[in-house]
Amino acid sequence: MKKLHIVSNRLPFSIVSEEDKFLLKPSVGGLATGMKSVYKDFEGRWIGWPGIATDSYTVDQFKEIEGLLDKEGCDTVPLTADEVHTFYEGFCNRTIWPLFHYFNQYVDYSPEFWESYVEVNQKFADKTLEVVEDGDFVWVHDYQLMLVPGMLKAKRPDITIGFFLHIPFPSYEVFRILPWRNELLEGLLGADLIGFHTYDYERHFLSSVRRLFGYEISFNQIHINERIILADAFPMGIDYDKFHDSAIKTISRPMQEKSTLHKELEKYFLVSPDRKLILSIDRLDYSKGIPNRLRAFEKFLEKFPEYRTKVTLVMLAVPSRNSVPQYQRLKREVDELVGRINGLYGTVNYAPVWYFYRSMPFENLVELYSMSDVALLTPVRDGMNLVAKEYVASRTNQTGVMIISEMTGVVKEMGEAIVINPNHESQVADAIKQALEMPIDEQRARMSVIQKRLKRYDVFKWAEQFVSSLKRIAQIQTDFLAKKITTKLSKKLLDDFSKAKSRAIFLDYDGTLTHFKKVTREAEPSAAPDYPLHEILNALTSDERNEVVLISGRDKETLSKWFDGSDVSLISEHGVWMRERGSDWQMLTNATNSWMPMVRPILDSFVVRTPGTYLEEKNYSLVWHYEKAEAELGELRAKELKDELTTMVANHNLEIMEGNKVVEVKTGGINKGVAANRYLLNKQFDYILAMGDDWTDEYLFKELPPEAVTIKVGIKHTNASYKLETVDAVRNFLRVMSENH
Ligand code: ADQ
Repeated sequence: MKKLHIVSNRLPFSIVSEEDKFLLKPSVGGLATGMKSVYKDFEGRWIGWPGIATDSYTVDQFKEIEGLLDKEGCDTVPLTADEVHTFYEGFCNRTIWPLFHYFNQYVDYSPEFWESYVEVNQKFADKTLEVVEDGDFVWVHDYQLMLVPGMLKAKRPDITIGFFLHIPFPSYEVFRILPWRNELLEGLLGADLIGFHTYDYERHFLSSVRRLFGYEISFNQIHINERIILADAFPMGIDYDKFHDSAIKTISRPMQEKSTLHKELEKYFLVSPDRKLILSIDRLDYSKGIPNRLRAFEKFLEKFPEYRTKVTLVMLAVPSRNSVPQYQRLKREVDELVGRINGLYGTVNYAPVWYFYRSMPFENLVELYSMSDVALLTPVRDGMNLVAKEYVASRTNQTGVMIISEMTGVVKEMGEAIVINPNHESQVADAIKQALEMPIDEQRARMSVIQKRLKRYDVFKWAEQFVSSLKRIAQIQTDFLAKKITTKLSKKLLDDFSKAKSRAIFLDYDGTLTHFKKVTREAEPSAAPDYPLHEILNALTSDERNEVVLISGRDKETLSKWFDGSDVSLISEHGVWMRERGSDWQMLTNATNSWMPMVRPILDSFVVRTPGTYLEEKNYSLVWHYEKAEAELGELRAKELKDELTTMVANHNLEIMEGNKVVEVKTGGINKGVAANRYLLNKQFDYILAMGDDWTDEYLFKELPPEAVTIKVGIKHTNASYKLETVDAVRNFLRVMSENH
């Protein structure tokens, strides 16, 4: 069975030294929980850094630590203190973290940080390469390791690689600021599946790929040469039952077994039963919006004096990244704000803010969750925010109100919460009042819906879905490779061809025989055949057993001009006209163009509204070209155009065809399949070959007799029997056909 390995910056254990030996302390974080189920089930290894710098230990000590981790299925990537500084504290937390959370002013562009990021990513990749076997799966995690997928793919194209980003992927306008944006994207595109918490992050990522590299993207698939890469949203869940079950235990625990914290909290309520607790928990990070939360709480106390002495904000902040200057400044700012509020509104037996600057054991977290009336989470940016989910899971009696920032990933799964803009202090102050006054029935109605959703899609489901998408993309690649014409298959096809005495060869033109040319001027939308192509076609037609038919969407004037004097037959405008070798053009169908005056103004208006696009007028069709338009706008307008044309199409027997960056309107009932069969009528061939790249060619593949050899150019899903990746491969194939047979 294939294995699945996990690669993440941190291993799921921390190292504790006790007396003269080392111990491993398992992490309790969301990632560790979700992944444990995965890597054990798939017998994989977990590759990562154990959280300690190698230089602080002797060689023997480090070996001992590696040995302990090895027994737990972990492979260690050793990092020196210097690397921790430049890679983790440097590029990860002073460059990527602020940029991806839209704190552009905090971004440090030091090239030495970048160099270290490349080197350390290579270390992770190298360690992984030591572990993987043929056809294994690898799941790489987060922003610290964005280059690893590319490094792995370069050495081992046979493995299937997934990548999950736990933080937001920013809008292209922000991402482009980074000098190393191309390298990061290339690294990510080494993965076969790229996962994000939300569709918005996925959209931003695809937009950057499109704008920086111009790769073809259909829905959420990116097509790069022979590869298909899938991008998708997988909102990460929590271990719902663990929080829920612990909360039940916490509440039912007898007095003597209760923790000190629990007793403290109960004392708070003893003073007056209508007292309320508001809770916030986060790492002390500028993305979490802690100062604006405090200011909003201050505003709440100022605006609604009746709540003074009745409401306390319990604010838990885990120390984080203390060595980075912005975090030190944030710490000071928070200390000052807490001091100010407590000074202003505190009394002898009332503190408006209880501020804990430390980590807390799991049991205490659950106590806080289950005893707080309101959770107030106000990040200015947050990839997901698992605390919000943990609060919901711990509300066993389904009371409690969630106030959540619209800048978090989790908000997409919490439509029933009170959603706020964290920068709008008075809105947050009003939201606090609304939450405190919300009737119990309404609280239960809202909470129960969110609970159901989170229970269903917990961290195990999340991991399972990611892994099943990873398997699916591996299958898509395999299907593609199964249709791909290998050297062996190519030999067989050529053998059959050489045995045949009469052959019909249908060839699409643009994208099949010649590359799509980026059009530079509207007046020159052409990609005329070059000399090597003429040579290939001449070689084929000079063999009297061959009939070569060029079957194209282009108009008959262009084709006549380009193939003047050539012995190929021509079918133009997807099958409106045909010119058999040595004859004149004849119309294959009763096409009409009386509809054009009606449709042309619509297309014209799209040309005017969409810079870079133009209208091509053929005898029986109108084509709107948007290959030079800004990619996303072009696609958006193409959808709009199809929508606008729908009624007209039905009433006038028209058809809309979508080619490669074109929308074409033409008389219905005409397609390349019908035309090819008209050509074949009353003729006898013992070998039929058809090649084409876009979906207008699918008609050809579908409607030709089943024994025909049909070849799709490119990697998309197709009705054709085989696939060749590129125009060059097509030309080579035809050249060999003409030379040797
Ligand atoms: P974080 O920024 O760390 O994670 P979050 O999702 O809220 O943010 O997870 C924090 C975790 O730490 C929670 O499980 C919480 O219980 C725990 N925690 C917080 N305070 C604690 C305390 N005082 N004591 C003990 N434990 C505490 C990053 C991204 C997020 C994304 C996650 C997961 O920034 O947006 O949701 O990864 O992908």
